[in-house]
This record gives sequence, structure tokens and C-alpha cells, in this order.
Amino acid sequence: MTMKLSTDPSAATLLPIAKKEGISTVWDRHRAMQPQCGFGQLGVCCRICWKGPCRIDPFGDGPQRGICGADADTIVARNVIRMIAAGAAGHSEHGRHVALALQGVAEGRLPAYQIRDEAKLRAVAAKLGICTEGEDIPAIAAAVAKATLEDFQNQDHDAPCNWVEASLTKKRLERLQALHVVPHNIDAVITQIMGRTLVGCDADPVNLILGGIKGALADFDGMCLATELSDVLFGTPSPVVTAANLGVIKPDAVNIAVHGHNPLLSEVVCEVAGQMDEEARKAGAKDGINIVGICCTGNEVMVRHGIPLAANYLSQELALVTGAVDAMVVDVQCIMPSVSEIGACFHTAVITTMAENKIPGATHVEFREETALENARRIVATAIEAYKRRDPRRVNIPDFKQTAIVGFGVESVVGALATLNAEDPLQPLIENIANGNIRGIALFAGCNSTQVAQDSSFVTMAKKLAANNVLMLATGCGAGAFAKHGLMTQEATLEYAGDSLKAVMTAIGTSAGLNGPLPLVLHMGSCVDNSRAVQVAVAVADKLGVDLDQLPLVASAPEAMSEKAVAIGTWSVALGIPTHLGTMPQVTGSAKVTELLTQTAKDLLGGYFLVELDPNLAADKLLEVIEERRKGLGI
Ligand code: NFS
Ligand code: SF4
Repeated sequence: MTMKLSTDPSAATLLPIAKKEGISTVWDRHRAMQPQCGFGQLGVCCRICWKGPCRIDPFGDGPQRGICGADADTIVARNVIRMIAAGAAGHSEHGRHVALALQGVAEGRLPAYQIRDEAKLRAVAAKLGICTEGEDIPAIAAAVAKATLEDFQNQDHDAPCNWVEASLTKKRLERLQALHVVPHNIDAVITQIMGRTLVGCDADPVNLILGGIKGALADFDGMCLATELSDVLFGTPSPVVTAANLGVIKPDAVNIAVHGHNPLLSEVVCEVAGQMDEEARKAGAKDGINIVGICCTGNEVMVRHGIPLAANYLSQELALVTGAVDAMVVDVQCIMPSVSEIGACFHTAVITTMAENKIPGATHVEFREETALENARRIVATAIEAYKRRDPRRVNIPDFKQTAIVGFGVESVVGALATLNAEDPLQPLIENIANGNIRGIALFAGCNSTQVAQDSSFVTMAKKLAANNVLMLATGCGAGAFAKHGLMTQEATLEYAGDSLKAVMTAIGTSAGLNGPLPLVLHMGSCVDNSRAVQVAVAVADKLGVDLDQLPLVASAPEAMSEKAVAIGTWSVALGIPTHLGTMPQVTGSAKVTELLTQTAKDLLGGYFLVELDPNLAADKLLEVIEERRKGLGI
């Protein structure tokens, strides 16, 4: 039974323990929720006003319009673009937070932070068209923060957001401008979506979806700026060897799991933990403090500092069931509210930190950038105190962990390629794509969902694409899945890559000093770091003088669930990338919206959604798309 819920071996060990202890997990609740509401699954349930809820009969016998007169097309379109708005709000709020921190550092107000990557700051300034000649670092940082914050403030509808403008090919920008979907102000675009979807407003499904695409591009803007400014503040990732899965939790250490998304908190917790190691040892933990990551906060500290990843989304509760996590420190997004209850079954301190994200039953230690060091010290001290209450008889750490080589940002990918051709680093990549050694590139992103046996679709698809010589990049919980299943190793490349891919990965890896091939899947970071993959694609497209929708590039979210994934998937389509979904999007109650997203989008944007629940067939379909694109390029 367990194997159907998750393919993560840790789940097989810990689910029976959870059962014995009477702890309900995400999978128990999923089962209890069956059968799930068919109207909701189709997207035809409307709760936008209190005359409702209204639901459209998908079989045509019952009501075909809500009480106000909205039909299935309007209802589905409104529902899906509200999801996009929520996703964009999450990512851009994260981005704003980072931008404000950069501004604070520039003004000397935030002693806990500094600019760790000055070269990146200069590169970002250049990208945004900011003149840096003769300016010192704080002045450049202030100018970059100002230009970034304009993306939340600009009121000129015709002036695109600075980051979107700087992050796309010229052709793509023009194509999107012709459709009037380029955002001018992240906040305004999100507000517009909420406004136009009120009862009695925009009822035209095409117009609504175009509004949603604009919202998705606002999401992209927020991600670009979050990623790049995080690199400036915390360092740009470079390859590092670490490990993944619950076996990274140590029996003789104070284990602190950092969970959520925003690196502003976790970075300081990591730093303070280093300073407080001795206190942990004094409390009896002979291995000191051990920080492990969960979800995207985990990915952020993993790619920057090699902190091991304990769990991706679906196994966050199981981290607590090990009985050896002393504190779970959470910030924002993807934190199951159940963690406080499970933490309470053990000695674990579940600590919320953000004023706008609290969980009943958790301890709240408010985190502010101005007092970051003090807040982090309190958090680590709480973990050490909790450790003293740990019951060693209830500790069950699964003996599973896999090595993972992670940290492939744009700079490190280009750096590795530069060891083959210093003058023109992209040339070896382009050459190998052109001659077919690499058939194409696939970006795996997105979540885990209870609709899929955890990690199974990621792993099945990756093995098939690898055998067919597709270069793979990953972010978010997808990256977590690959790391846990040993696909971010050199051995995986030797075992699963097709011959020509293997040869290329070996040539690049060896010349970059890795003593063997690059890992089979390149870990680019958290979900906001999807913008890194776009940066590589834009560089390749610019060099070839083509647009993104001509490249043999595909994206896949085989186990998507979050509204953030809806936003990301939609901008991926808007950028011209065929985008696979392996879970059923809640839009199929409208033939018109489904057609718009899966077919019409192809003519309008070049990208489109491809829905296929079977991972084997999905891989075949993506391979077909890649070959079709190659043909278009004449390669
Ligand atoms: Ni992305 Fe990362 Fe994971 Fe999904 Fe959640 S943690 S931001 S939303 S579940 S990949
Ligand atoms: Fe029903 Fe219309 Fe109200 Fe939606 S907006 S709940 S369809 S009356």
C-alpha cells in the first residue's frame, strides 16, 4: 500500500510508525477526502458571491449558468486566473521582501546582511541598464533596489516592468506586447485580476485568460528579481556535493529543519547555528547543530551552502515522525498546517516566524530583518531546549540518504562550459544540441501531489528522457525528488544517460574539474529559481538569433498542485515553452478554456499546456515535441 502513496523509501519506513502512533498524514487525509468533488475538479464551481455557490452541470442536464448568468467558460476562467494571481502574489511578495532587504543593506540599516556577491550585483545592474561607473557598492545596491521596487510602483501602463524587459528575448517581448500582456506593475496586475473577477465584471473567457497571462508574467517578474537579488545578498550557487532524504537527520545532533521559501530567515539561522554549536554540545548533542532543509527554503540553502535536504513537500510531516527534529522553523508557503499537531506528538518545537503566516499550536518567534540575528538566536536556543526533551526511544531515522551534486546556477553552467571554450562558453552547448548529441533540454519543476505516488512521475520521466539524450534541469520539489532518488549523481549519468548525452556530460564535467560527468539532472534551486533556466534559454536563443518558442526546450510539472505552479506553468507557456502537466488542471469543465490553454496558445504564444497523467506517455510526447522543434530549426 505504502508504495502506491510514495516511492520515497523513507515513507515506507515511517508511515507504519505514524500509523502505530495514531498520527494522521497527508496520505490519510487524502484517503478520507475521497471521492473528491467532481465540480471542483472540473473548475465549474463558483463561490465568488453569496448568491452562490453555483455549479454548472457538466453533463448538460442541469443548470448551464450560475444565478448571475455566468456560464462554465466564465467560471472556469475566473477560477484559474485567481489561482494565478495568488501564485504571483506569493512569489512577488517573496521578491519584494528580498528587494527591501537589499535596499536596507544599501542604506546600512541591516547589520545581519551584506552583499556577498559584488560581481553579481554589478552584473544585475548592467542587466537593468544602470550605469555603475565610479559608483561604490552601496550606491549600486541602492540603484538596483530602486529599479526593482519600481516594478511594484510604476503607474505607466505602457512601460513594462524592468525585470521582465531585461529578462526576455526582444522578439518575445514584442510578441507579448502585441497581446497587451506585459505587466507594468506587479501589484497592479494582481489587483486587476481580483477586480475583474468580481461578480458582474469580466465575463469573456479569452479576455480573462489574457489577464491571467499578464498575471503570470508578473509572477515571472517577481521570480527573476527574487532569484537574482538573493544571489547578490547570499551568494550565487556553485556546484557542491551534499545529500538528500531523511537519513540526513543526525541522531546525536540538535536537528533544525528550515522549511518554507524565503532565504532571508534561513540564511541567518544557518549563520547563527554555526556560532551556537558549542551550546548544543553542552546540552549533550555530540554532533552539535545539524541544519536540514525542507521544500524550497531547503533548496535555497542547499544550492548555496550544501545544506542537506531532508524532504520535499509530501514528506515534510515524516521529518517530524522521525522523532529527531528538534525544531522545524517555517516562514511562508507550502507548510502543512498539520505540522504543529505532529510536532506536539513529539518534543519538536514548530516555530512560525512571519507575521502573516501563523499556525495554531506553533510557537511564534517574529522575524524581522532589523532584528534578524537576535530572532535567529532565540530560534536556535528554542531548538536546543527542545533537544533536551527528546525521547531517544521514539527516534526512527530512516537509513536513506543519497549523494547529490547541486548548485547549477547560470553562472556555474556557463563557467563549466567555459572550461571547454573560454571565448564563447555557449558554443559547446549549442554545437552539441545542433549535432544531436543533446536532443533538447527539459526543465522539471513543481510540487509533489497526493494525486501521484510521491516522486514517481519525476523519476520515470527523467529516466526516459535521459535515455533519449535530453539534458535535464530541475527546481523546487522536483529537484528534491531527483536528489532523494540519486539522480543528481555522476553515477546516474553513467547509468541512465544515452550514449551521446553521457559523452557530452563527461566532457563538460571532466574539463570543469568534477573528475567525471555532470550529474544527470542539474539542480538549479528553488521554484523562484525557474528564472535561471529561462536565463540560459534566452542566452541560447539570442545567440542563435531565434525566439524561445523555436528552441528544443520543454518544461514539465509532473506532480503539480500549488497555485504557484499554475502561475509558473502559465508564464512558461507565455514564454513559448511547451509545458507538461502530470496532474489534471481544474479547467476541463470549459471546453473553451481548455482549448485556449492547450491549442490556441500555440498560435498566440508558441507555448502551450500538454496534459498527460501517464509519465511514460508524457516523456514520449515531450520527445516528440523536441523533435518537432528540431525540425523547425533544420537540425
Ligand atoms: Ni514550488 Fe517550493 Fe514544493 Fe510546489 Fe511548494 S515547496 S515553491 S510550490 S510544493 S515545488
Ligand atoms: Fe453564482 Fe454568479 Fe455568484 Fe458565481 S458570481 S456564485 S456564478 S451568482
